[in-house]
Amino acid sequence: MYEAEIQQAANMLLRSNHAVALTGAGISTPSGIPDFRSPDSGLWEKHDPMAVASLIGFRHRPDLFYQWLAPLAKTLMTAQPNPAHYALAKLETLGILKSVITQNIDLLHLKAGSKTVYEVHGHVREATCISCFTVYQAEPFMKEYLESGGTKILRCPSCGGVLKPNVILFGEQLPLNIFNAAKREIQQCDMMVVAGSSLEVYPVADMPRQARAAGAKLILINLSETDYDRVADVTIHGDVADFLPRIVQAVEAQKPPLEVA
Ligand code: CNA
Repeated sequence: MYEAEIQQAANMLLRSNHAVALTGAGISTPSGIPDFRSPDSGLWEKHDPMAVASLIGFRHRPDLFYQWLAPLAKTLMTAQPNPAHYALAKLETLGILKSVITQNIDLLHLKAGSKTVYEVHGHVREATCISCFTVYQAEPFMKEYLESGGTKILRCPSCGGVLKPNVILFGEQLPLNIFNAAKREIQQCDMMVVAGSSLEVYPVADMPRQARAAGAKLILINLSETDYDRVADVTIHGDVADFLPRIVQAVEAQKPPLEVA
């Protein structure tokens, strides 16, 4: 299925000069990390997102946030990249993909070997004290937190303030320097590959429109429908861990090998 679309996507990538990928939670579901909006993902079943994962909610009830986060944090600690992450890393090695703009906080693109990654919704590498603003590596705090089953709030060793993971919550501003760098990529790009995003969360959801306005072609791979399906040059409804490697294989089959100096 989708053989013609795979070939067309590969041809478009080979003709492009500046391709970028825009990824969402769907690229990490094959790594075992649930997304937000797929039915039965479980992340929102027992919780109101605006209550637990918003900046206001966090400031009022960090205990609820840390309880909600515990099962997800456990999965994030052990998750490994899947063939979709590796396919994008390969496309960068081939000199075709210039960068990955990701909404994911899970670090899996970097673990897969992608070099230029814009984490526009933050990441779980670090946490910041909301009282004294000291930034800490998150990892050393995780063992005790996970052992508590999410009942323990992470606190600043220096001032005792609450630590907030460096992930962007609802109602929080995106990291401006990263977001602006991603926007510069979009203004330059002539090809955007969107993989595993519902394209419902703004401002990122506007990026494919901005890329098209800058003259870029659009390849869309997602399990469910999105508002961009009809305007994309290639739309594939399927698993990114299946289709991205197949597109990259088709690229490699046509691309002459890089010259070794
Ligand atoms: P989303 O709104 O949950 O949408 C995910 C989309 O991916 C859905 O449309 C699914 O149909 C689709 N999908 C799921 N699995 C696959 C698959 N294997 N192949 C192809 N498509 C698939 O997630 P978005 O990223 O669009 O929304 C942005 C939110 C989700 C951001 O704030 C993220 O930080 C947040 N999030 C991130 C992670 C993570 O870091 N892995 C996990 C959960 C949520």
